[in-house]
Amino acid sequence: MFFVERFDRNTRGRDLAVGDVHGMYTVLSQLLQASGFDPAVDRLFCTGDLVDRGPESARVLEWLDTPWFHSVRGNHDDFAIRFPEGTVNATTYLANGGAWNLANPAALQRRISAALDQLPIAIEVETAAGVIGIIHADCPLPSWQDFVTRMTDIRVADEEHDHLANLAMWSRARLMAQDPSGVGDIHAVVAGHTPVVEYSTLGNVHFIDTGAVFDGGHFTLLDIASLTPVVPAIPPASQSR
Ligand SMILES: [Mn+2]
Repeated sequence: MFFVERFDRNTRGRDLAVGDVHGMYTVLSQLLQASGFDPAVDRLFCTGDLVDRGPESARVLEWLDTPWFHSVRGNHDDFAIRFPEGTVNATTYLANGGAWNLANPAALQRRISAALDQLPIAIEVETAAGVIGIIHADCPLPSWQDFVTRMTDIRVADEEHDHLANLAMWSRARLMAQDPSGVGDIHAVVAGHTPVVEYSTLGNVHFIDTGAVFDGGHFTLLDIASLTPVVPAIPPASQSR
């Protein structure tokens, strides 16, 4: 498993973050366009869950090949990674929106698995204000630095690596508890996974999954250098399916 990917400061353009895509690539493209996203110099970081539920999950391979698009691994990406290994129950997968992949030939399922397996559990991006951490669900330890150190320490048992990775992909504890304590040793953390009605923060943790795949939901783009949501210059015609 690939744990942490680091990115240097973007000195030429903007760095934006977006929540869970869930196969809503056309809607996301329209929002980027309306927000003046410049693929030549800007970068888009995603909290993962690139697939399942939405109509265009099959486009994930094309997006993973897009040079300005970088994502962490979500629990739905993890389903697609593990499915060819036989460690995902097909009924569970179907109930979680995996029909598109269950219908794929085995060779394509393996290609999708291998491509998504390149996604790290966490991303660190340097900005003028400090380092921003991006994770699917939550940072499972009070200190980001401790989390990264334990995840990358080969002396730590595989079981603990898996445990931390699973919490990073699945935990809803901070939002459930409305825990304002934040994450130490990092400027800010950007997380998705649990849909919020509007972009919100708890301490220095920014929740940006505004449920684009669900009725009444939408995508939020967050400028990670200023930690402010991007207001599209041209409102997208429709943000729902
Ligand atoms: Mn998720």
